[in-house]
Amino acid sequence: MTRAVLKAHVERAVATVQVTDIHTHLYDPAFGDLLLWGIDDLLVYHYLVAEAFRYMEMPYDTFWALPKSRQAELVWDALFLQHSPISEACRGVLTTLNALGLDVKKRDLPALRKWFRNQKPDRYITRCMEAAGVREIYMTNSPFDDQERPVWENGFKRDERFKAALRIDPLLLSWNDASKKLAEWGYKVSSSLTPKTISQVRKFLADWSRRMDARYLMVSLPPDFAYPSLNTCNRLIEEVVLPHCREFNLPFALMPGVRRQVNPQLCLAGDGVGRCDMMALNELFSRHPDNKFLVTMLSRENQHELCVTARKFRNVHIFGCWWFTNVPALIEEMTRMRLELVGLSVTPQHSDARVLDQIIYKWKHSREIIARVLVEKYEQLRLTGWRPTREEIQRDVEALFGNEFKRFCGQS
Ligand code: HDL
Ligand code: ZN
Repeated sequence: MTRAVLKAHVERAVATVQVTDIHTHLYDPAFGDLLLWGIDDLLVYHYLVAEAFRYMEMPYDTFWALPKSRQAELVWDALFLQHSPISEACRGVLTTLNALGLDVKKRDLPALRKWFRNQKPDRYITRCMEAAGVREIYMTNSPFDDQERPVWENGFKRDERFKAALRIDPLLLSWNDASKKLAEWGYKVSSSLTPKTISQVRKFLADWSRRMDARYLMVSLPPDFAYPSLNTCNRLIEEVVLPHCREFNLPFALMPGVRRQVNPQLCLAGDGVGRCDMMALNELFSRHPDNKFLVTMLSRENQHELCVTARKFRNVHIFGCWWFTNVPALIEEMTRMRLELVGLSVTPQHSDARVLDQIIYKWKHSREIIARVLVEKYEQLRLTGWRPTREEIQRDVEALFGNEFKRFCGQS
């Protein structure tokens, strides 16, 4: 097997593997307008809004008061016309438009809008998933979202391509408000974590895990997350969430490192990043060997420690290059670090897409980088005299893009 043949095998396997996208903010079509798609939603993605504000003098509130189409035009002007769209989020818009067969060099926003107006949502979902090579999309589902909750309560026919993940940030990070909501919904909870309250919060998680057929529970955590600690968040994790996950055989997905609203005037774009204490997470994993933890961290500085932690705890599964690490420079660095330290028992990427069409660029960009790193790794094997077969390469690639995640979760 020559280097060229090996390279071709790896590139073809990565280019064609059908992806399980294990964390997004997309929705089953039954959720209607909650599923964002089209050129204006692509342009007002909070990544682009944050970048556009750097060129705009207007007060934040003036921008937020504008209709979405006008916001999109301001972003288009600032980031695509007045300056070349070099950033990853800008390039992503163009990659997606180009993959859909649209001519970006015309820079004709009205023509782009006209094309999207002619798309039909259901057919367009299939078109985007096929263009991205995505076979399953894991949503972010919150009972605390007032638009989303009634859709679940009324029931709907599931689109099997969309799986649910039960997101519980408000429960763990804003307990006082969340406990009031649970009481409104009929759970016999008080603000103090009495045995009765603990059992009722367990019932809340059980009800929603069943209602959604949730495949994992998820929470994002601040950089100063401490463990062990007697604070409410820790008690809820210890006494409610982890026992629930063991009972339902569900992983608990942790996303540490987000400092919410460092600039509140940017709204959804206003969150920042901070380095976490990895020893706190090591202690959590160590004390709960019967729980499974999916983990992605927001700070670049935590990435190496996370790989070492995954070597120590087989109940930890690393996933994705999350948010501010989802840029080529760090995707390459993190993927190489993970393959070299943890091998193939990781899930290198998730899209975190908020707008359906984004899965096209997020996966195209990441496949190219992951393929490049894999070619290097298999070539290094070839130079030792090892000969990976084409079937083994296919097996390994399918593991990285979803199968290892499913094996870890104990789900088919
Ligand atoms: O908390 C999260 O799941 C993050 O992904 C946030 O939703 C963030 O706003 C985001 O979209 N990052 O890509
Ligand atoms: Zn997310």
